[in-house]
This record gives sequence, structure tokens and C-alpha cells, in this order.
Amino acid sequence: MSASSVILIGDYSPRQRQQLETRFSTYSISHLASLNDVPESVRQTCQSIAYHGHSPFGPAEMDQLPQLALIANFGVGYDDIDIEAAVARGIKVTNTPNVLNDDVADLAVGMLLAVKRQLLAGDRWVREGEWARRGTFPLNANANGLRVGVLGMGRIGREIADRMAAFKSELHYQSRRPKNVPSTWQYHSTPLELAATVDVLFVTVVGGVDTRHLVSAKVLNALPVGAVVINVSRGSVIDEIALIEQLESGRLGGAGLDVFENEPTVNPGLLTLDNVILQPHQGSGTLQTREAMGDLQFANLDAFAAQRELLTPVN
Ligand code: 8YV
Repeated sequence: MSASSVILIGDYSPRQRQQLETRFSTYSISHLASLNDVPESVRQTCQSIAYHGHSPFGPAEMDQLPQLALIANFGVGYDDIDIEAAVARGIKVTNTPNVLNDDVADLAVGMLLAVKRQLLAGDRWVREGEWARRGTFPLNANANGLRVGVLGMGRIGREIADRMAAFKSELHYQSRRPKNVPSTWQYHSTPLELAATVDVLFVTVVGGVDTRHLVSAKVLNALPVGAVVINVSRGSVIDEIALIEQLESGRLGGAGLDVFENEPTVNPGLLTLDNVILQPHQGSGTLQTREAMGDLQFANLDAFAAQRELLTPVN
């Protein structure tokens, strides 16, 4: 079987790159590059792309690859990819779900602990000699026994909820319909209803046009004074300006953010807040999980090239 031609877009580990280059005829570009940087002969024949991008991949890009039949996305979120345009062109799209659920959930809970127990300030208190100079670190807030809301009870939301159940939380959630979860977990039909009943809001819904600013100023205002917002989904899901206003005023108690509206440029208003922990979209960023994501992306490319069933299609 002649090696299929695959354009690699974005970063890959040495192992992933070797795996791809051994199995396929590849051409690589960075996630910042344009398809115009790919030779015309490659663009005209390429049937698959391995996509680890961070910018929109829509009709203009798809039409530069007239033979394109598969976009194998590196990541569970595929909101950069115009699925309608792909369907209209008969292009299949795959993603890499499940293998990253635990790491993303771990980071979400870790950010809650960091905000509630002031872990970053505590570290500075020790390192900067404040403990010796000023004595006992200021008392902070507990992270157990809280009313916890999960916006989007998908695979990652469920992992977060399971973790927070171990923190003796009263669990609430919102999704399109009630899910098969413990009977004590309370379902809410709207984000507004959920926000009004919880002290912590974990945001885990998928990104994209349908969820843009789902956590609106109105929803943020429905949260009780002192509530904490944790976002591990997409920056687009929260009205970031409204969030900053409520954090600056102190109406909200804090936030843990791994995603932002304009990554990697973060709104300066977030950088000066000491009741916020900021992370560089590293929810799935462990060696183990990124390798597992790469393996799943490769398995989809390999299945397509061998005309077998795709493992994790999204359309
Ligand atoms: C990023 C994520 O995809 O899986 C997702 O949707 O948000 C992350 O894993 C990141 O681009 C992976 O490098």
C-alpha cells in the first residue's frame, strides 16, 4: 500500500512524529503557518491532515486541499474546525476524547484548591520570608462541603463531579437533559438556575458558537457573593469582561482559568487579580495524556488510510 499523504499541522512529540512519518508521506507546518506554505503538489493530493492547530480551519482552508477527506484533530474540542463546511465537502473529522478526562478534571479540582486554600499566596508567604516576619498565614476558605455546580455533565464534567463528591460536596449540574448520575445530584435545566444554587461553578461544556458567552454577565450575577468560577472548557464560554468586573469588585470570590477568550494573549485585567489562578491551557498537558491523544489521532489516520472504520468520528 503506497503511503498516504498527510499534512501535519502543529506540534508533535518525537515519538508521534516518527510514528506518523514512518506510516505516511508527511509534510509538516507549524500551527502558526498557512497552507500556502505547503507545496502545491502536496496540497492537490493530500487526503488527510493531522490537525493540532489553534486557529479556525474552515471553507477557505478546506478548499485549498481539494482531495481532503479526513481531518484528524489532536484534542477533544474541535471548535476551530467548521464541521458544517466539512460535512458539505464530505470531509470526516475525528477527535481525541476520553484519554484526557482525568487530567483535565484533576487540573480543575487543583485550581479550586489553589483558589480556596490560597496555595500560590501561601507558597510566596514561605519563600519571601513573610512567615518569619509576619507570622501565621491569613486564614482562608475550605474546599469541602460546598455546593458545587458542573456546567456540562459530559465525560470531563462527570470526572470533576466524581472528584468533588469525595470532597463531601452537594452536587448540582446543568446539561441539555438529565444524565444517569447519582440520584442525589440535582439537575438544573438552565445555566442561570444552576448558578443561583452553587458556591463553585465548574465550566466544562464544549466550545463553539453555540456556547459562546453561555456564562453571561447575567449568569455570573446569579452566583452568590463569594462564589468561585473554574473554567477548563473554552475561553469563549464565559463573558470574560463581565468575569473580570465581578472579580475586581470582589462580588465573586475567585476564579481558576485554564482557557481564555484570546489565547495565548490574556486580558491584562486578569493578570493583576490576586483571587485568580491562571494556567496556560494545560488541562491535558501531561506527557502521558498528550502521547495517548497522539496515539488516538494516529489510529484514526491509520484506520482511514486502511479504509477501516474511524475510531472517534465527530461527523
Ligand atoms: C488542546 C484541549 O486540544 O483537547 C482539547 O480540546 O483543549 C487541549 O487538549 C490542546 O490543543 C492539546 O494540545
